[in-house]
Amino acid sequence: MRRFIRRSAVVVALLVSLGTVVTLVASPSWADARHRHHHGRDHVVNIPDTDKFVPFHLTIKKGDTVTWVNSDTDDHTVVSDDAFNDAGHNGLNQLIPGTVNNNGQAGSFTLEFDHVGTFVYYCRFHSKLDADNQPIAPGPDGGIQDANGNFGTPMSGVITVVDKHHDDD
Ligand SMILES: [Cu+2]
Repeated sequence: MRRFIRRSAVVVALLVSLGTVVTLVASPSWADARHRHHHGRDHVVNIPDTDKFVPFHLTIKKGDTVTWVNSDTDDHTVVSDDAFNDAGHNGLNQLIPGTVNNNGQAGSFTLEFDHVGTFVYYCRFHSKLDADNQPIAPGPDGGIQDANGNFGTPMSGVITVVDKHHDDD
């Protein structure tokens, strides 16, 4: 009885480990297939340890997703500039925590774009719009000026969403 149990346990362990190997081998292609058929591509906009979005501009296809990853220690925001934004997600005001406020991990935020157009956005902590909806640097009026007199660059970005053609994949 004891020997039987031990042998069964070995067989079960073997089956489990075989199953794990099969799952590990099988899941990438399954995930790729699922990804291809139900979603577009994923793109990343990184926020490094400076107040900027990298890359500043992205061209993506309708149905693609964009994930902002805040690798900075400070919090940042993704705010849509509705005056120029015709790609959807109007009225967006999303905080993305930095590592200090996110247990040492980079904060992230993902949007899927289902409309062709231009998504203009900025971080409300590190840029502001003037009366004509133009982003202005945080200069004399905004108050950020370093010891060298540099007023910095408004923290903003642009995503262009283009139509997906039938032969694209
Ligand atoms: Cu910011």
